[in-house]
Amino acid sequence: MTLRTDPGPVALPYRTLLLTGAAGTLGRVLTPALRAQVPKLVLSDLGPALAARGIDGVPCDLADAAGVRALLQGVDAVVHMGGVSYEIAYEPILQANIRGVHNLYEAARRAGTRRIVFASSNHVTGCYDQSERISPADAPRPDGHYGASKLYGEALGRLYFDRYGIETVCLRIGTATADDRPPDRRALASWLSQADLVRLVHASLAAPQVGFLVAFGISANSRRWYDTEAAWARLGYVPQDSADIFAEHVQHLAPPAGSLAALKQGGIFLGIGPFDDDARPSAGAS
Ligand code: NAI
Ligand code: 15L
Repeated sequence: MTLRTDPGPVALPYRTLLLTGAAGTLGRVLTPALRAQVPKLVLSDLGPALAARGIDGVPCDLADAAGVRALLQGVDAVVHMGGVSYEIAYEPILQANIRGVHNLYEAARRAGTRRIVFASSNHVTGCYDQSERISPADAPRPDGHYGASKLYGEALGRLYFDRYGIETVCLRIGTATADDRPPDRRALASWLSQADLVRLVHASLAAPQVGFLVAFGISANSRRWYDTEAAWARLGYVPQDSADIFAEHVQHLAPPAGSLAALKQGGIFLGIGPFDDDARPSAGAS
């Protein structure tokens, strides 16, 4: 039986590919597809996360510069999924996403890595209203520490291409879930199916001479907020799925009308924080 997420027989032009965040939701979706496309796929994540999932990978904390340098040895390309994936206080985001992405690019520069596909996020632009349509050329408007950390990763991608020629595709992923369904009304705009995720990552690795590119990562949702077709065309990504078919099931699942979570593209992330200390969020702002 052919897996629904199988991108086809096109092999990727890399000998060794590294997948960070391999034990996470999206890492586990991507692993079988990527394994079929390269001679060597290196999986990495935090040690306990690998152990919990029974994954045979290289344990590495992205905040550990020496560990990341060792991890990148001999790596031609990286799919960088690892890091904190939600809004929380600054300190853990600083370690995993800011130090972590810096360590990754520095290690990639030393190792001669050619391309990084960076899991950025829709939360880089989460403060735009849901009534607006935006493109990758519009100014970033992060909705929290998490979105700002992804913007920092995008800035490093730009820097390391301009200075050192390492190519980066920043994928501002919308909403991709373990059960492969849009969870609520907002996701009718932001949903990315697992099969389209595989297609998008594969295209981002395979496209010739991308230089530095930012693309939103969603399926062919008619309610989308993003004009991102030019970037998709550069990559050769053509989404095959759409959240539209789930509309009647999730239309009613929405935050209270008039709340920031209902108004802004970042949704419920707008209701998290501010943080009075490094441990606990204060009452939501919505
Ligand atoms: P996830 O939270 O399931 O996976 C992230 C993985 O990173 C985890 O396995 C975790 O152990 C690992 N990690 C965390 N801190 C680390 C550190 N210091 N060193 C090494 N590894 C560390 O997240 P998911 O959903 O798989 O997302 C993958 C990536 O895509 C994340 O970077 C996330 O920010 C991004 N993204 C995901 C979206 C989604 O809808 N799932 C939407 C937008 C962006
Ligand atoms: C993200 O960036 C998160 O990693 C993911 O868990 C979802 O919350 C997603 O954005 C979203 O906005 O739906």
